Amino acid sequence: MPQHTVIPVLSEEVREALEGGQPVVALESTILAHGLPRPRNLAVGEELEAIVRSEGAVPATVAVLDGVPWAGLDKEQLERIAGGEDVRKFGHRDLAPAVAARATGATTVSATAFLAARAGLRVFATGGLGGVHREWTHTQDESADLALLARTRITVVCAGVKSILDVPATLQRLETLGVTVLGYGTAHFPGFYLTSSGEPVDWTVHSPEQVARVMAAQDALAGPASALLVANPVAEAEQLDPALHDRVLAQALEECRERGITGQAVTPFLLDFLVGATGGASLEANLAAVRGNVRLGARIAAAWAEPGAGAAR
Ligand code: PSU
Ligand code: MN
Repeated sequence: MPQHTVIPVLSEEVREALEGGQPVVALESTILAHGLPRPRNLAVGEELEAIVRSEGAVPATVAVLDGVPWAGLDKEQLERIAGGEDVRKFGHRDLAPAVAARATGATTVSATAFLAARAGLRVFATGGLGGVHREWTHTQDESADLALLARTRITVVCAGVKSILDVPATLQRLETLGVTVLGYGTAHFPGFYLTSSGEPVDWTVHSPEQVARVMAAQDALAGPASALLVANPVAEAEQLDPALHDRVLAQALEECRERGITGQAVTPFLLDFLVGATGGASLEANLAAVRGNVRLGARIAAAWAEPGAGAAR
């Protein structure tokens, strides 16, 4: 017999903020544990939380520690996620066995969005979403992020989907799944390391208040729960050189194929290969994108926390 419902345990700070109607931003931990090189990842985790605070919101980094899902980590918990060799990568389908086995792991976009929504959080900021991989016809590799976001009411600020993916196919899947995509200050879908993927978006917004109005309209329409993607491009001055990007990405995909890397290991491998092959430039572009998303996420959370948020004005 189940004894209690496992929902994420909230840090005191996150609990108080939610109770008081203060803005809270969920942050994922896979980018820290598996998407960034150590030891820089810990500094980045701390920096992202500081950005959220500087905008007057509370950060809720999500991870699973000894089988307990958390929203809001203390310093020691964040250090464990950033430092441990034995920190696994959990998508939402991994949560039940992880809880049962008291395992420790970082949460991907799918697991973070799921847990954050369960905890009552509405805004989540990350780097680039997972999506349809370029080898999809052979591997059927499509990130679980997409299907989970198609049934979870949460606003996700991202720099598009990772450019290692098949971006047009991913956009098509998002359309099929009924996930709303807003370009933030752009009519083009961002390209993660690149300001633009070259693909158009149907809707453009220009302020956090406008995003909050779309969120309020989602609730008013009361349709099937689905996410709202706010696609926020990295500044042109901070993007990876597009020619370098295309050249090294081709090498990365080739290497991945030759080594027979599959499943959850594909994304971390490609990201890490790009860091090496660009002499660290892809890392800087990735970080610039994430910082911008986290800042915007905090501003959207603040607009959403305003009394009467989403009212036309
Ligand atoms: N964005 C980044 N770096 C990352 C990720 C996103 O800038 O490491 C992670 C996210 O956690 C995302 C995951 O959910 O990559 C996708 O992995 P997969 O393709 O195996 O679903
Ligand atoms: Mn995958």
